[in-house]
Amino acid sequence: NSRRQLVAGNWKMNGDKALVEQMQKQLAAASLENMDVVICPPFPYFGQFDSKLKLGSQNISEFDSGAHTGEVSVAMLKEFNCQYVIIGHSERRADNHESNELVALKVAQVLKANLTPILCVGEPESVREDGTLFDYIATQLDAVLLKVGISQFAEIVLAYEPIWAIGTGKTASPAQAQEVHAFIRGHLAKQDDKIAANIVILYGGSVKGNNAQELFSQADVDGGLIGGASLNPEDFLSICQAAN
Ligand code: G2H
Repeated sequence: NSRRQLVAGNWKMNGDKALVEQMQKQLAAASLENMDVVICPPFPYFGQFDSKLKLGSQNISEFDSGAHTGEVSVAMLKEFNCQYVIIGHSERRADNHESNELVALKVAQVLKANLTPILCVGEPESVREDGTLFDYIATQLDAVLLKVGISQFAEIVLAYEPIWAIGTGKTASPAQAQEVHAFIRGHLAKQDDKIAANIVILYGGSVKGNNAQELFSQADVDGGLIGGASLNPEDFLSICQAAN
């Protein structure tokens, strides 16, 4: 497809200063000019990256500033060359009880700062089994649509991450991924054809060097959100090359 592909590495609560160095070296030596690469490290490492790499945050406060112990604001991230913010990752929805409404507030906060939200949606296995998959995904999208409106989706990147495929080694088949990506695009197209056609939709969930090519070649898959494999510079590079 003609959309510019994007691969984002979500380090989660992993990595160290040495990995920052290794990753920068590996990516600096690569020529990936036809795509965007984003690294989403834990907060303490933001200042360790040189300005050549695009950085993303794994979370953000929905507030501007003030008495919110332990939180980090969009303004702070902007001082450290952060351009993307992952919002609504299933681990935060589960571990930190982030509701669809809070996710929508955070997306609005990121948009207000002119950063790009990477909005994650995805179902648990039970939802897929009981046949309510599309309703579940639509509800996650609708909470954000209601808050920010369809026009703002021109500034959003989406990520489809089936929860049963995250860190489990169980990847969605390319056909399963494509089916949901096409549903998401169709759901947005009900409100705006052009925005739906242009929005970048990443796949996430056990993407590795050996399955990336097939996943990324699906018509509505525009790259990946990579967890485990983004911690190994060689593996991550080979995934990026599959999208380039
Ligand atoms: C899904 C993904 C990155 P992993 O969470 O966000 O992680 O590739 O380890 O399944």
